[in-house]
Amino acid sequence: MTRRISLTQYLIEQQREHGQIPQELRLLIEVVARACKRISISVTKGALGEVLGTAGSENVQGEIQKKLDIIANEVLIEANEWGGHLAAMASEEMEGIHVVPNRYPQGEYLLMFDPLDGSSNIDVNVSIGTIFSVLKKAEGGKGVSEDDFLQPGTAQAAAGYCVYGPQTTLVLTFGQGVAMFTLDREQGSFVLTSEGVKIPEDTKEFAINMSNMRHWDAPVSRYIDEALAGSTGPRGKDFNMRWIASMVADVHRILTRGGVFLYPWDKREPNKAGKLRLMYEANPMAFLVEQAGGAATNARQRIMDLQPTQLHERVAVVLGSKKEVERVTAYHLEAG
Ligand code: AHM
Ligand code: MG
Repeated sequence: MTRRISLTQYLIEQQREHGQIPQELRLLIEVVARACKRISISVTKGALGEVLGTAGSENVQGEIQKKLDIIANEVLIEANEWGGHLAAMASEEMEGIHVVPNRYPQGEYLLMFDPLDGSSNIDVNVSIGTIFSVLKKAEGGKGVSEDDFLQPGTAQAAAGYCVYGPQTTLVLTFGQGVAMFTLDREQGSFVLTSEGVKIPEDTKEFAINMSNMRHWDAPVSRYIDEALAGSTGPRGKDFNMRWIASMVADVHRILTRGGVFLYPWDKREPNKAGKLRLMYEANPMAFLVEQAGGAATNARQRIMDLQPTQLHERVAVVLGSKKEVERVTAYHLEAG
């Protein structure tokens, strides 16, 4: 059984034993966790907290913002800007970066987040989550700009998500494996409930939005057709399908019992990108999945190797059980 220690104790132990987590980074993660706790409370209140429904505004990607998208964004900014460990933040819900105001000390870290992922599930009481990624600002240079954020996923100092489902679970990596913490609502603290998380190499479960089938690229159709052919088809086994439409919840299932998740590029998009955002959705999830022994590609290349050119850049995503991700990727490379 996993030792039932608090997130604080876990972080301090990691800092002492592995020297992997500098003090500033530890404090930053504690603050992110505290913000997630507050978001969890708002999510749980639902209609009683008057937090459901739309806010009547659009974000930079032209998507209608839900009240909870905005609340979660504000909670994360307010919680993080005064601590002295950050230089700036970037979010799915803000067009530009949020530089830490100069009334506060400036730190060296950069925090990116999707404050509430799976927005279409907010009002229907289905799991949603917060995704975050931490980078370090390059040394030297005055001030901080959007360019400081444009680092590949391999440069992430930490990444994680918090899923607001039947339980609120925080999942973290610093590049030394993946740990999960369940929120103990009575104590008000995150408690370690799983360490050394591993995704099985093989799986019989895939996740994709099948309603987009007519728009798919041939290698995606090939992969799904073969899976659907079941035990008498080329894969020789029956597959199950799940699609929660909250990446956080789909990735959480994959970290828990394996599976493969695809949000591929499809023919509606001229520039070969997918729907999901590279910097604060794909990269942090890719980091977690790789740290759990899985793989993550854009159907051709490792996601974490991609050099971002824009803060809100989109990317195709294939992640999860290693052998399945390799298969999907190979089908794309074979097709040229
Ligand atoms: P969001 O950040 O606006 O919530 O969009 C991202 C979500 C992912 O969580 C999920 O995998 C995907 O969009 C679902 O998309 P679709 O509605 O096309 O199935
Ligand atoms: Mg999102």
